[in-house]
Amino acid sequence: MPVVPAQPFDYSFPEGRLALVVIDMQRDFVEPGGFGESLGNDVTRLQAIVPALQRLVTACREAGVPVIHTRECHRADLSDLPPAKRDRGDPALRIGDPGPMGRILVAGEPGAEIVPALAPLPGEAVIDKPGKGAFYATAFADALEAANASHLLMTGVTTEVCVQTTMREANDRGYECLLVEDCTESYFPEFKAATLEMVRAQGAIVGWTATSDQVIEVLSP
Ligand code: TIU
Repeated sequence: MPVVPAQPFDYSFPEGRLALVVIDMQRDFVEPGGFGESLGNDVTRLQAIVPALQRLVTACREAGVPVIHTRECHRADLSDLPPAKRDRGDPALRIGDPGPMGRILVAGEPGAEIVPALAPLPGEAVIDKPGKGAFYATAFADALEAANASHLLMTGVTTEVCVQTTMREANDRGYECLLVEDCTESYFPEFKAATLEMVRAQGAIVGWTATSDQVIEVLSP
């Protein structure tokens, strides 16, 4: 079995059972004018992981590791957007409002698309999700089953919101998850650092962490 030198200890996975999960690498989170910036965040932090994630995605494709993408977005009629989500806080633009990249976090709008550098290939699963976690009200579980996955590489944004929520949900469902340190980012560096520490604490209570170099090293083409 391939072994990644990870924290808090080595991470191994059976050949053919690994999948790469890329969470919400959408223009709305990564580019100016979208949802992330409307919440008052500096989106340049998130842009910085695109090259490393692009390298990992390419390595996975070359190694035959299935790539599964998610997008946080809502139906045009917002029927899947509870008031508890729409009305939270005091953002400059609310979900569904028109912005420079179309309606904020609405499926089919330019802002909801995945950034071009990480565009899904034909045949790769793309899961639209109304929540922060990828399992709620989606076919994500079916996509993991179709990929025959038991072990998941977790990447994307933001570390402590959609990535961590999905990683915890996957852990509870029996998946062995590794969070790729330089392929995830938060608007808050201290939240990213805390998330990395908390998932691997207590003997990998939620999972492992490692760098993309450490992962790519063991992926055989
Ligand atoms: N994808 C995701 O993490 N959604 C968020 O709303 N994240 C924030 O950090 N706001």
